[in-house]
Amino acid sequence: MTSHRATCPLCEAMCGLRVETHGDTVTSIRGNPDDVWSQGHLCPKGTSLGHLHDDPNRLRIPLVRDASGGHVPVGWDDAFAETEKVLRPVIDRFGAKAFTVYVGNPVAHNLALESYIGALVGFAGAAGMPAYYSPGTVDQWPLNVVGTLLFGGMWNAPIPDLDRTDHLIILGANPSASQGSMLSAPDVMGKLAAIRHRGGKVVVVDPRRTLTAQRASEWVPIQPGTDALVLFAILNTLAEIGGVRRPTHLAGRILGLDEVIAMAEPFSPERVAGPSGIPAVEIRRLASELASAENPVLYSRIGTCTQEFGTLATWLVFVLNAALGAIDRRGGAVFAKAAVWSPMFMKPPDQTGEGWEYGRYRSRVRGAHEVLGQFPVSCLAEEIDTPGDGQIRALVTVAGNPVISAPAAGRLDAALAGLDAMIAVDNWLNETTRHAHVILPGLSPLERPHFDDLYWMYSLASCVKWSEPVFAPTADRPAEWEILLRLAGAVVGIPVPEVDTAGLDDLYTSGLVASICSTSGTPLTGRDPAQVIAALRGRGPERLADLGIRLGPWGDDLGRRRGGLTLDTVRTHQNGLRLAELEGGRLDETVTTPSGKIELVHPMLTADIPRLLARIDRAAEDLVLTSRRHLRSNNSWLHNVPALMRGKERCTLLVHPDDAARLGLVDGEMADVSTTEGSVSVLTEVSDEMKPGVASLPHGWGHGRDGTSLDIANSHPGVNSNLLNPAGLIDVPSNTQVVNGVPCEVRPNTPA
Ligand SMILES: Nc1nc2c(c(=O)[nH]1)N[C@H]1C(S)=C(S)[C@@H](COP(=O)(O)OP(=O)(O)OC[C@H]3O[C@@H](n4cnc5c(=O)[nH]c(N)nc54)[C@H](O)[C@@H]3O)O[C@H]1N2
Ligand SMILES: Nc1nc2c(c(=O)[nH]1)N[C@H]1C(S)=C(S)[C@@H](COP(=O)(O)OP(=O)(O)OC[C@H]3O[C@@H](n4cnc5c(=O)[nH]c(N)nc54)[C@H](O)[C@@H]3O)O[C@H]1N2
Ligand code: SF4
Ligand SMILES: [Mo]
Repeated sequence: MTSHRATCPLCEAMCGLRVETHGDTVTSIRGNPDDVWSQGHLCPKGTSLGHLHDDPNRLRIPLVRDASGGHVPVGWDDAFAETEKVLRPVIDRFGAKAFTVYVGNPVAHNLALESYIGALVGFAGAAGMPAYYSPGTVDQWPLNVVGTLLFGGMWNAPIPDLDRTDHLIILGANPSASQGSMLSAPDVMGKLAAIRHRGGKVVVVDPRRTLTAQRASEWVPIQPGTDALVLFAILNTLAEIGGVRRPTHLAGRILGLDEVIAMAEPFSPERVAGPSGIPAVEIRRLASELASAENPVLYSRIGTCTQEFGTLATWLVFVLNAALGAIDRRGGAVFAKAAVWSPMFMKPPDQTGEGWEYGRYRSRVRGAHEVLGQFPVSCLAEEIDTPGDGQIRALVTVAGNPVISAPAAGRLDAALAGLDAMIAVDNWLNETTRHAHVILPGLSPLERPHFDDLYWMYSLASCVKWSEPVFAPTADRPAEWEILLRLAGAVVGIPVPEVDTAGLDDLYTSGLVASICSTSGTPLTGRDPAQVIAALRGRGPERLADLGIRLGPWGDDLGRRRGGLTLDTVRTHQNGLRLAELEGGRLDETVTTPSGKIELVHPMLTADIPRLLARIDRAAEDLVLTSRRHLRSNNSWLHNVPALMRGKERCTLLVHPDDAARLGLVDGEMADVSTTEGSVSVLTEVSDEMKPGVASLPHGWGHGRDGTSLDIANSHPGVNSNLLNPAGLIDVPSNTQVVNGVPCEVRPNTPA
């Protein structure tokens, strides 16, 4: 028996684990009580990592598509040769403009992929790839936009100080399922309970009475997509009742507050009550409670992002935090201090202006504007299936399952089947990868080291952790970063089997370091790249982790700060290092806007207000669809773990009893759901946890497809909710897909 410390790579909670093994089997996984960050907390997904590791369907060797369209296992040399064979003709004939990459969510939780996705996307971009795609535009893109405009960085935004607030309003987040997002906390539900125990209040604004809402002091049901209206009305009321605070710590540090207050004028509680479904008197009460709380703060997440007014809603959360004087103050919305510096925190080199530039180029088919270098992910299908110059003919997916996770999924599914070359860097033969000519699998979470950087930007304490692999990886398997380097090499003309990954790693790393040195406002600005490289240890992701730690606030600054941290020192702390608690007073060092102040007003934001105003008088929809998550699912890819699939059917359409009665729907029977995009038949679950007029369907389902190899998931297929989400439905400023508040029709499924 051996005991290992590990970190769960599945979500933003970053829980520390104790993994007991016997030989090459996991005998138990528990929370690590000594982990400086999570102190023993974990959820059922973490305990099941051993099952994930043992999953017989998890790919351990590459697959290639054979003549019949099925997949057969091959050795690595053959897989690389086949990759070259399918990719090369496209690149030679059409160049990198016919090539793109889809970067999936697990990339952010996987050190090798996270550190080297930049090599693939960067080399391909330099070679002429027009854009890459990611689920960012079905996720946090509004937060990224608001981060750049208000605070100066894509990944720069204050988080609610859960340990000290006495009045928290949560909009569009369900941490009981997600465990916190763009807000990392150990045991987030425990933190919410503690707010109530110390006499504070937690209000959840959500069309569904989630478990988070049930555990809160109060649930405020809202019509999907109307958060911005309500938030404006709260601001309007605060101004009216003298609830706007102008504390000295923010004096001269926030620009535009009075302007936004003036913009709130048309949004009185009485006017927004109808569309939002929240009575004016309730909106006024929400405002006056915020005004009288000692430490009020608002937090919002995906339900306020992936909706019609995602950018405005996300913006107004920060505007309200500013109006309450809560920003940069204990108990309010504070800037976390990430212990690790990441190149993601710097402005990308193609952002040349002083402020951030938007709409610099447009997509070929739809003419969509780029936002932070991406088009709406729903553009991918049309860019593949529309002939013409620039048509995408070769795709690499990296840890992504867009056939399930991306909107207008039916068209994308069909489009992928028509690609000249598709390579999937993925661990399963699933709904997306079944289209790939070659699947190149990575290591299991227990076979690789784990190290987080990005999420510490949103965490309740400053920690750093390095976790060694639990099992040594099988010899002769390339690490995922080496796979990405081979693909990067291919795009710039080096045959895949011939890529010298060590040499290309040096080239990539020195290029990255040079760009950090030549960009203003980074920890390396003006330094000599050669000296920096010489100071770093190791190679591959470890070298980049060493860089991040040493450039972080507690790092040794590459030898200049004696006694500072390096990867080597972090490694000696098996339970992690806890370096600081969340504090206010960090605004001046964090905010990197052109003025150095929080800039609340920007034309990108205000230009969208007329669209919001027009929403007020729009006729009400009969029924709209929303999304949800479950604690035991993780987007589309944990449904093959038996331990996580026990219990009742999860892929159900939740509808309120009034709607069920009106539409003739019966609990436990099938219903047909249709939108302008498509239709599905799904099991109905009648529950008063829904606001009347709103239905909820989880995403991540729709297994059981031919050509996949997912024994467990395929026996609980569920339906793909993204067959219902129309491509054109986006939050305009940020390009974000609307998956909440989609007009739909539901009728009983009566077999013909
Ligand atoms: N167990 C588990 N954990 C996960 C994931 C998972 O799939 N499973 N996914 C991870 C990922 S990738 C992400 S991005 C995060 C997301 O983390 P969260 O943002 O917490 O996501 P959800 O649990 O989907 O909660 C969104 C809530 O928004 C509500 N909502 C829908 N429309 C509206 C609206 O218009 N207004 C308001 N106010 N609310 C609305 C929904 O009813 C739902 O309760 O979770 C991460 N963690
Ligand atoms: N309707 C609707 N759609 C949504 C959402 C929603 O709320 N509603 N949420 C959106 C959000 S927030 C997100 S983040 C996306 C997720 O969208 P995606 O990132 O496209 O999808 P995932 O389901 O996370 O798929 C992850 C893929 O990574 C593979 N994988 C898992 N571990 C590894 C690994 O270690 N290495 C490699 N190489 N591959 C691995 C899995 O097999 C799977 O194919 O979905 C989005 N789609
Ligand atoms: S909450 Fe669960 S899935 Fe998230 S890191 Fe912790 S154990 Fe893993
Ligand atoms: Mo996400």
